[in-house]
Amino acid sequence: MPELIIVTPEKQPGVATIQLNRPKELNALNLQLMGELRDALVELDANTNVRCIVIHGNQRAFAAGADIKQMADKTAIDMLMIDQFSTWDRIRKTRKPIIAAVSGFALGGGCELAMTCDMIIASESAQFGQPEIKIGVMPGAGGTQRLTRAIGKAKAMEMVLTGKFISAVEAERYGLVNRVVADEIYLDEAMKLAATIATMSPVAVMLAKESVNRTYETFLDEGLHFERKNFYLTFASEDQKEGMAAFVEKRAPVFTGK
Ligand code: DAK
Repeated sequence: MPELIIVTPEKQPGVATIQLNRPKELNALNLQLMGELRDALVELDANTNVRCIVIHGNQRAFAAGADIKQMADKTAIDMLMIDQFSTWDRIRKTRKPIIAAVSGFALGGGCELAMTCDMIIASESAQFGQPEIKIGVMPGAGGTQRLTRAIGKAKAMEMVLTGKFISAVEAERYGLVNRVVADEIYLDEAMKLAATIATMSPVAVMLAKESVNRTYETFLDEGLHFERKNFYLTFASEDQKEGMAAFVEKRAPVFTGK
């Protein structure tokens, strides 16, 4: 049984939900949670009663990123050997459509997870960001690639290089999310969208999803490969140690460029 997510295979006819459930840690994506998420998606993908999947967190956070406390003392080689990318790759290969219902923080790996989904419904209080730069690293789960494709180079570059967050309204204006709705109804809105998709031919839906993704998949693979090498490289720096230690110790980091 998963401990850090709540899976409801038939929340509505044809629609399954997965709730990320580490509320005290703002749903920080540790290895266990990501493993459980991967396993749940593999199972739901094989479950013929499920036609569409909704992933959500809670009002305060979709997910505030990968678990910095778990990563803080890792070396580049540790990261390489843990090979979290195989988990993310398996999630990316889910054939059924996935909707991210986002409220509160969707930061770093949380923003990347939302972008790995096929559509995003945001609540008014949702905030999106790639703040990895502030802790001495860079996005590692597709952020530099997917964000740039979604909102264009200028906006993506600013977010990735400064770590600034954007609001739900900005995210909608830039084309990152499908729509923004009131906090009270964002999950219902995602469920409604999922219910509509669930009435369609599952075969046509699967093939259509694959086809839309194909528009950039070849370039995406190359881009992800490039991003991953550079992401690992940040773990060879003293700045990564300093940046993550500073977060854990609740102080400002001092970066030295080493
Ligand atoms: N990791 C671990 N703990 C976190 C966390 C995180 N990302 N975000 C929040 N928390 C914890 C806080 O430490 C705090 O725990 P306690 O101190 O109470 O024990 C608790 O959640 C509540 O957070 P705050 O007290 O900080 O709450 P505030 O409202 O004051 O601030 C905040 C909320 C979201 C602005 C702040 O918590 C924050 O800045 N969090 C970090 C955001 C961030 O930097 N995210 C990017 C992390 S790096 C990879 C895949 C993905 C990634 C990497 C590799 N591979 C496949 C290899 C992704 C990397 C990242 O996401």
